[in-house]
Amino acid sequence: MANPFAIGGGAAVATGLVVGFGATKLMDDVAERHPTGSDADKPAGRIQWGAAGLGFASAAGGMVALATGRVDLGAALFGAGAGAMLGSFGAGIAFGARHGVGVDTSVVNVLGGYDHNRNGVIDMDSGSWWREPETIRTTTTRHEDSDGDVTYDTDTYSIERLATASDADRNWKVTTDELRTVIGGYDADGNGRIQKDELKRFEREVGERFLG
Ligand SMILES: [Ca+2]
Ligand SMILES: [Ca+2]
Repeated sequence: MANPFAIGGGAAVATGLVVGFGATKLMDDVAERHPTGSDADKPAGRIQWGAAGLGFASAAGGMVALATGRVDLGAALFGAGAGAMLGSFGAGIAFGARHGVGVDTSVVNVLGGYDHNRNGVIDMDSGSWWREPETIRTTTTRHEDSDGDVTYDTDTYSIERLATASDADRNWKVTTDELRTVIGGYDADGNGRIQKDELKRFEREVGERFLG
């Protein structure tokens, strides 16, 4: 009998490479069809998340097979799923490195991550001391160890630099127009996308910061 770890590992590498390169190729084609503005970002994102979803489904199928004693099949499916998820993640990074992000997409992403009360504005002053301002976002991951003890891990991110730079009229509210003005200012060649050196400068000067 073959070693299930070898089967799983082999499947992970093979699928990771196929999915990673395949998704990258599809996403590059999308970028080629929409070289300017934000039109490429949504379809490229769908390709990436579609590949990740297939990977997740395969890994879940692998867990079921493992739980029912079909070790080789389970290892292969689980490995393939993990590989596909890693491959899709890599494809997303490659897309960002090669094609950057659209100015409008970036505005949408900032609001999606930080406009917690969904009023279309980043409220830098929450109006109350017990509530965090909308320049902060947190993600919480749940961990369960083998004893069943559950711990939570909270990561905090801040977009304060971009918000401060964008709030032109200093009313502690950042509108989409204010965001677009500042983010668009990093689009040096005016093609509607923040790419390569533009993106590096953007990240360095006003990009989201990980606070811990
Ligand atoms: Ca808001
Ligand atoms: Ca540009």
